[in-house]
Amino acid sequence: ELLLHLAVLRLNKMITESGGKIFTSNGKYADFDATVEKCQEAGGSIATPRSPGENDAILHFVKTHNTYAYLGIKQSLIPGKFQFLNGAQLSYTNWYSNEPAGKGEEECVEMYTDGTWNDKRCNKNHLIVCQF
Ligand SMILES: [Ca+2]
Repeated sequence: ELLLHLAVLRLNKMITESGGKIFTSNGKYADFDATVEKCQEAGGSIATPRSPGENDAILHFVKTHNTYAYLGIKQSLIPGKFQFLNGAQLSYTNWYSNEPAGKGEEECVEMYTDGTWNDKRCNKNHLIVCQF
């Protein structure tokens, strides 16, 4: 029954899959900290692309809602250098041209509707996309 449920979600593009991960959105909006919290509450974590395929899987929701989403990537202690939330080095990046350009002022990362990334302040209201 769970498999059937997943198949229906997949068919309706309520979930996308890549790299063994499932991505989904509840269609709600939140700032970065609240997005991290909501995804954890749901038993997952904030969407964190580690490959072009995973980036596309997240982009599906950004495009469908025609808005931006925060990613599970944050500035390190070095201004302008970004890393995964656990401190690990990024394995893949898809920065918009000339980004990141926040010079330390933009500690979070948002995905644009073309799938590219921009460093941004963490207090914007963006689409919640989680991974499981
Ligand atoms: Ca920026």
